[in-house]
Amino acid sequence: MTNKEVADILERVGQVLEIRGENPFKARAYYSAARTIENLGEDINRTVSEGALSDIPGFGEALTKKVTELVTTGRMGYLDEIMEPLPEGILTLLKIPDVGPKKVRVFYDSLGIGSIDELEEAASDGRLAKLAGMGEKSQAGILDGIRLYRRYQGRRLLSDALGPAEHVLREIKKIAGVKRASLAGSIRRRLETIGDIDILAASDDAPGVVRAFTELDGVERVPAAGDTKGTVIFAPGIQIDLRVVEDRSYAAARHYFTGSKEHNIHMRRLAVEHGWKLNEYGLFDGDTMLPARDEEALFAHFVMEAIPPELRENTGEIEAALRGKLPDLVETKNVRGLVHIHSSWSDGKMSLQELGRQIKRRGFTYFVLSDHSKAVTIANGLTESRVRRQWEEVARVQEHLSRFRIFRSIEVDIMRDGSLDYDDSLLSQFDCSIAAVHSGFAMSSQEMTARIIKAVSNPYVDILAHPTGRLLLQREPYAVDIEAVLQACADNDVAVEISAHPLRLDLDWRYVKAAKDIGAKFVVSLDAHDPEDLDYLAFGVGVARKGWLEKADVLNCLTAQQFAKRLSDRRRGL
Ligand code: DGT
Ligand code: CA
Ligand code: CA
Repeated sequence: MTNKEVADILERVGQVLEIRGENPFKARAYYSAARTIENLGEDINRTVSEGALSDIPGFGEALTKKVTELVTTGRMGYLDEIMEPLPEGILTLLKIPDVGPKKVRVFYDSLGIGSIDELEEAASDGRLAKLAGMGEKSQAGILDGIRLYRRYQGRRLLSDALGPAEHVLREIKKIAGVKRASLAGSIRRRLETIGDIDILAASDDAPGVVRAFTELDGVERVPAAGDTKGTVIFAPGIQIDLRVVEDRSYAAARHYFTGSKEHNIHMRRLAVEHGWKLNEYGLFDGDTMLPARDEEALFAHFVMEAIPPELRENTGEIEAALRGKLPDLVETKNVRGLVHIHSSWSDGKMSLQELGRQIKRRGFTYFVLSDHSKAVTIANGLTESRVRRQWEEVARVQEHLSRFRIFRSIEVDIMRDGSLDYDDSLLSQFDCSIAAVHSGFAMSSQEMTARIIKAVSNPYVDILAHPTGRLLLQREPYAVDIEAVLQACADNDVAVEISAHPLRLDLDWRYVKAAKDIGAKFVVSLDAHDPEDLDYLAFGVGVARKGWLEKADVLNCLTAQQFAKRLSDRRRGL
């Protein structure tokens, strides 16, 4: 088991204890153990086998025993025991946004609710609103949440699927007789959410490879296994489809199973125009297979550029490839500085010094510090006097960082009326400011559009953060005329954020290309709060690539000097 899997189960124990209404200290001990294991920095299997678990602070005899059992057997008897009296589906209630263990406890104790269907019934007939701590508004919120859950059910974040996918791919490559293998489907196209994981392998012994695949460690169930394909449910609950083909079909199969379906249909039509046939077995002229060792060779038959997987959404990539006009897509290694970084001055976990060290160590040459402004009180937003104290610290930390620059920025809150949380005289003293909506989401599209356009028209706003406010699989974008907002960004030379945070990936790639076409510039930013957020950059670059962006479209591909010049030129032009 991975540390994350062990941590998830400890977290679940804590939740079950809370749902059962047991001593809150007990639940807290499990939550804290979960965090400890997740951040251990060492493989938990090793800690257990070396008998070093009990050396970890907070790990008494009982906890050590339970975690050892879990790591060595994959099960924890104690969890089964405490779940025993509860309805089986009760934990699925936690998947509804804003429903935590305490609410589940109230729902269960007062109304006997143990499943999403029962929760929906109680919310629909008004019983939920009458419970303590609830009301009409929270009841309606729960119905919305259920609707969202149903819509996205089964899909998961790219960031949650990529680790297991790459792990299983590595294992498949080790199976005897596998000549080559790769990811395919939406995960290879870097779609923001993934239905299932598709993997393709080439082998002369397809049945043997499928069998070995279904027997891999971590496979929970095998819904289907045949001679050339198999489907497994891999821990924790992700479906993986494997398809095994002969090596001569590999290129065509890789193309076919990468999709998207719409892209495939268009390519097949192109083949027909040439008098050929294209399917998952190959490209055929009559009965003759046109040889293609890899996808590049396959595209070459059509006299077109090889299309990167991220672009295969049938949004014009085939036409562009035929004209030799595909973009030279931005790459993660092109990014020179990290943007939208929170520190412990607001709700980030890292000090300025640690940020400098961590970011420099990753090979970047600058970062754009952007804590919250004062209106965001729950995130400890900075008052004007704290801003000034922060600048003093920036200067001190900066002194000890050679060939590395910290830009003084702020994530300034956009108020309901579109004004900003600081006045212009303060904003003008930052190197850069990033405007964002954090509250008052429930307004009409007209009001929200006017609000954001007013904000980006302020000359001291340089970047618009997470332009639609969505949280993938959790919260819909707010109602807004995004085209009008993007036009205003382009008109005012305000860069549009592509948040690399796996839960946001906002701006959505579907709007990125159009925004570029009207002249918008972008930053691929992190919205980092934790050390681990510093490693999410590739997810944002994936969105930029899906949006056809090149290095020149992404401002934080500039060097620190160029980035500084661009900011000061812009302000000088005011
Ligand atoms: P997902 O799993 O919902 O995130 O999306 P995909 O794109 O991975 O879809 P999936 O797993 O159903 O199928 C994998 C690929 O197989 C898909 O991207 C294209 C190809 N494919 C599936 N069904 C069809 C089809 O009916 N026609 C064509 N041309 N290709 C298909
Ligand atoms: Ca798929
Ligand atoms: Ca599939």
